[in-house]
Amino acid sequence: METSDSHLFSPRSTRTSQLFGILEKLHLLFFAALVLFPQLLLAQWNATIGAQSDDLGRQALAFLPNEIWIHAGESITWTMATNEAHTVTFLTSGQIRPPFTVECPGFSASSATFDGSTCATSGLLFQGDKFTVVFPVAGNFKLVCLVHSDMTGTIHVLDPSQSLPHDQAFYDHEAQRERADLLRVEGAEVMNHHHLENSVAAGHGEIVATGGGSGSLSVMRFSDPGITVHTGDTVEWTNDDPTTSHTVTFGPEPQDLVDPSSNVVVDADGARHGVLNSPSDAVHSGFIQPAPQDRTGLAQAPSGVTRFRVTFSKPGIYSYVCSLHDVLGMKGSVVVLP
Ligand SMILES: [Cu+2]
Repeated sequence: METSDSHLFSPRSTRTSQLFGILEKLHLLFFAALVLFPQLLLAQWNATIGAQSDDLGRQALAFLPNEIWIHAGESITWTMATNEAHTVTFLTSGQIRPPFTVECPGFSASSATFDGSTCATSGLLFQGDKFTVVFPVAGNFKLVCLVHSDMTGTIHVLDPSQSLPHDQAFYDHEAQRERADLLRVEGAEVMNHHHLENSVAAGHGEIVATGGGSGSLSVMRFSDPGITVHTGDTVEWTNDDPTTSHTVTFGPEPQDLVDPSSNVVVDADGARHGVLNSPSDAVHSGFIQPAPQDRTGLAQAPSGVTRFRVTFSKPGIYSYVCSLHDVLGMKGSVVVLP
């Protein structure tokens, strides 16, 4: 073995100078290529996910900006700006949208490549997280968040021979403009405009569109978080948000947040209804949410369950939370007087 291998190695000095020679040629070739094909200087683009008010109550559920033109071979890095979680997801054309817990399936840790043939997604991203996607081939690709159904965008990947309409400074400015637009949408201050006795808005929201897709402003608050009623009264919570689910949860949060607790009945008008006899009793609304958007060619979805009622049979202070958004401060209490 020793004899047969030894002839493969030239003296060290010869090898080093050969190596330098090759590197020098590659170096020259690289610069020649850059002069002839400037698009080889691949740009790295940046965008933001979400925006929020200082008290976390107003959440812009949006890609900022939500429409970007890049060259094939380039990448975009998204940075998370909110406490509310999001995903960066590219499904394939016609793919059934999976739940975010299943991913698309499978997910990438910090970066992915998407060419339209296989889905690519991040896991749940939280404030400060970054996720990079490389786009090797031209095409127009829809960007979605698996957590929020009206949070979409479009990435136009052009052949390097085409010129790009905008630079990074434009997108930074556009992100700021869209952020300001969303956070300015009237929220908590209009949540009581249809104020009925013993009624509380459980969230309020509006969907805002651009040419690239849509986003929403969701107010993660109860409109009257310290309502006072009398023994025997019934309080009604209504979710006014067109896209975001909420819950009204008294007592410990159950394992299953989607379905109501077993002590909840359904009223004749479809609203869910519970009775509490003591501030230590538990009742959970399940998701109260609007119906999803209907689409031609798909089975019609039933109306949403947007209301939850609780009748209070004993005086006391009853605390509750939205079990989806309590970390953002979505909490309230009902003061029941004799
Ligand atoms: Cu909520």
